[in-house]
Amino acid sequence: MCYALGMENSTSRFNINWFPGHMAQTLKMIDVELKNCDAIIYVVDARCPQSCINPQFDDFVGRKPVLFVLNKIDLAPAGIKEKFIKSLQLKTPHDVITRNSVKSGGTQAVVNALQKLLADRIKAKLAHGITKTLRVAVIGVTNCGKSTFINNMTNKGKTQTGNRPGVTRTKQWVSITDNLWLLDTPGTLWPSFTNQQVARNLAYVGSIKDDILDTVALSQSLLADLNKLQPEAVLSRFGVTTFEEIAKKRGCLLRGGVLDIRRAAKLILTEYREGKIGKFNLDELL
Ligand SMILES: Nc1nc2c(ncn2[C@@H]2O[C@H](COP(=O)(O)OP(=O)(O)OP(=O)(O)O)[C@@H](O)[C@H]2O)c(=O)[nH]1
Ligand SMILES: [Mg+2]
Repeated sequence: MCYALGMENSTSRFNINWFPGHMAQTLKMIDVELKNCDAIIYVVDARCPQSCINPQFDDFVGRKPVLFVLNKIDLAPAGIKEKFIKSLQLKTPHDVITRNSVKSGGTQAVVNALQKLLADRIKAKLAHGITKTLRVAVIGVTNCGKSTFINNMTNKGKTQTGNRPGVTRTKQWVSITDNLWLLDTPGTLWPSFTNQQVARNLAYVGSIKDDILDTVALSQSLLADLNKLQPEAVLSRFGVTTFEEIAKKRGCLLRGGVLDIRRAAKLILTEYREGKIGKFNLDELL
């Protein structure tokens, strides 16, 4: 495993990198599997879609048409799709849709978007008398909801999911219909984050293992960033805005009235991740 964590300076900012060996293996596996795929479904977390764009995938997206899925749209602010589309520099065929994968329905919209994106390819195959089964690789950073997205398309729990990064460890082909197969892949990050705000955003949304992070520093950093984006949302949720005030207000105290900063940190991170504090576009911090 390769990671580094250390205090950058005294302002509670810290240095995050997480690229365990299985992620490098996953990149090799995707490279091989893509040869037999018609397209890519690139799942990103709608709370920070630009931060989820993995430089390690650049070569992949150049080779096949890409359907970007802004997943967890239920936790994201309005207008995020339009902002993400503006940020895209891609010249090859692609489209963007939004998705709430924990809610039923909407499967047909994904199938329609794929068919539209691959219309020429499908037409060419049919002209040669080939009824083509579409094979599509689903890729994205850890914990963005790839496996949940696939399960939601099948209405069956065919892939393993979980609210922590690194749940999927091996590739898995899943049949959605007779004519559509999706490849679930393990989430992948990149060897080092040159932009630490990207790393922080991914850590805030739970794409980087909490175990390798200083969760108190992470939570304090998150709170500072949420206060920068929408102080009124923080105030409305907690009635106060600083870490210490929130800890006190929520009764995070040890014996003798000492603040239980670990409990307060967990509380703030959990409430943010569950969408209880509000809907923020973390990409605005980049
Ligand atoms: N609110 C919300 N939660 C979601 C959505 N999609 C997935 N989740 C949750 O996000 C967490 C991660 O989902 P997974 O499907 O395991 O994510 P993954 O991308 O496959 O993760 P790895 O396999 O670790 O890379 C789970 O707790 C899901 O319930 C969504 O659209 N909205
Ligand atoms: Mg998974």
